[in-house]
Amino acid sequence: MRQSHMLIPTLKENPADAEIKSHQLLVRAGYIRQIASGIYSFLPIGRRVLNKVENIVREEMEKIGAHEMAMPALEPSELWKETGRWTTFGSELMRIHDRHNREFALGATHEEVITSLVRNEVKSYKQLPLTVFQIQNKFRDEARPRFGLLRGREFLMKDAYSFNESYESLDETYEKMFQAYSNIFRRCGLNFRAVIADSGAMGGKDTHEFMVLSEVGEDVIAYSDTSRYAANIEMAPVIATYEKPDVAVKPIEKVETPGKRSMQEVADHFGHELHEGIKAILFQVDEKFVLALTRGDHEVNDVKLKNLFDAGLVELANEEDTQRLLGAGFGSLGPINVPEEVEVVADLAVEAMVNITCGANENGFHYKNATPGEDFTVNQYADLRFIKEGDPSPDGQGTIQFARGIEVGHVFKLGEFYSERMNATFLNDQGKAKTMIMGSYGIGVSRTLAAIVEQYHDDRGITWPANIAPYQVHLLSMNPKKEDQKELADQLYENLLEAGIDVLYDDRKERAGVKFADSDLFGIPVRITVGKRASEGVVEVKERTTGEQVELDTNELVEYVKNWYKA
Ligand code: 9G3
Repeated sequence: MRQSHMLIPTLKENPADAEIKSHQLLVRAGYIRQIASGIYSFLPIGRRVLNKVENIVREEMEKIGAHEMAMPALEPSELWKETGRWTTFGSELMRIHDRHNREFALGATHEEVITSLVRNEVKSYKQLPLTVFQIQNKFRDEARPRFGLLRGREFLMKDAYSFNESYESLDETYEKMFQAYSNIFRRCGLNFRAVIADSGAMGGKDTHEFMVLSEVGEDVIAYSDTSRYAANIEMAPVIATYEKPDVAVKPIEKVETPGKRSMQEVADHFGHELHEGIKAILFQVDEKFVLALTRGDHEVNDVKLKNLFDAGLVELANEEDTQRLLGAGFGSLGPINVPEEVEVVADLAVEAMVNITCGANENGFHYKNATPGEDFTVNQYADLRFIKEGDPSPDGQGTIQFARGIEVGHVFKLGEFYSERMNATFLNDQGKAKTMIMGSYGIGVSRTLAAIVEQYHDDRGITWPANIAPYQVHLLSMNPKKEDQKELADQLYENLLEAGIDVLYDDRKERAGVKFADSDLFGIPVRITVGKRASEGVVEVKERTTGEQVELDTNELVEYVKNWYKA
């Protein structure tokens, strides 16, 4: 393609609203342009890289027997009312009315649409398992769109849905999807982890998020430094064990601690470390109250507390309930003199503590030398704390590190959440009507593209992995006014095209400096420059990522480029 005919508007400066590298570079290099907050156009070279990512996704989906289709972006509200999601999703779901004043959702996701199609067309177990996918723009009215393509309001998603006759069959489909996702993100050159995630609002059970490790990621993941283990911070179990210190149990003592409230203030007052104190936090768990104890240097994980009680609601008790139930305010709470109605649970680390400090449930007083089992009762011990860096990895291999991650994929076992509400049934091999078992599998395609730029750039621009770049070669003629240079560059352009190489030809009447700067921004892996030595039939070839360059005879060029891409 000749640049003189193309729309690739580059910018010298970062746009004011672009805070992260992928947003800055995709705009500066002429890949995208914003039309409104969180809503972007993909310009021609942007569309080409999006196609590269889409095609990797498409190939891996088809390899596991998922078939591509296209669903409408206009979703009748009736379908969302069948599953109750018309109301559960608030202003994030974009809604419109047609000329008859009927309500529609702009497609945010398509569980209802695909289930309404399948329930009409699939009747027998012989038609299962069935997996379909689409690659289509989704609409979600994010409260705070930001970071360019990382959190947009209209974005490209691959969403796949599976329909299975049993949970075993769903497990098989889920495993195939899991492998396909690993292939996709590996082929995109991404450093990613499959993260054990909480099923959240999707009502399924197993679920994994595929996270690209990046400083600009919104999520924090706990991952092993030697294995592939990774989990959402709130999901990661703690397998650390604790040694009870071999010391004599001292008699408990009530001490006045005026104005000492935080764990650190109390520890300093008694002259001990944080981990020699107990942190007591009162929670409301559904209708009851629970006092959760952790070691002073640990944090209560409210998701683990919620799962322990299989509760719908877990939140901090307010000051009033705290005062009423324990007779003191935050900062003076403890497990001694706790009313029957308050259940005391403690993290496993507390069980091994001896002679520790805790609140006296009296403002301005603490106990020292309190020992669980001696001076207070714990109703149950459980893994209740957030995992920390340095903890052993739950898979027993290596140590936990924290990293920020960009969620680029999410696979869910949905079970019967949608098929039951929408009556999607099939006749099994006994002729009995059974509810279909579903899975749903998403990839943020435009978000993945941005994540690639986050991992592949330098201070001059993007450095695309070879199979993602918009073109294979960037051909520059340094001075098109010089006849010999222009002729040679035109000739090379034809030769490369004939050899089936994707070439972007910068034939513009621009200064060399402008051409080099734009070329560095675009990030095309191989650059060929026709310059001073054109008359000798010699050109310069430079690799964008490494900066390595060679001078080549033009008749070696096609061979060189072919080999470079084969390597
Ligand atoms: C909505 C809105 C936002 C949403 C959803 C629905 C997230 C919603 C979860 C999913 C689950 C899977 C199929 C592809 C893979 C992910 N944000 N989710 O359902 F109406 Cl406004 O989208 N869907």
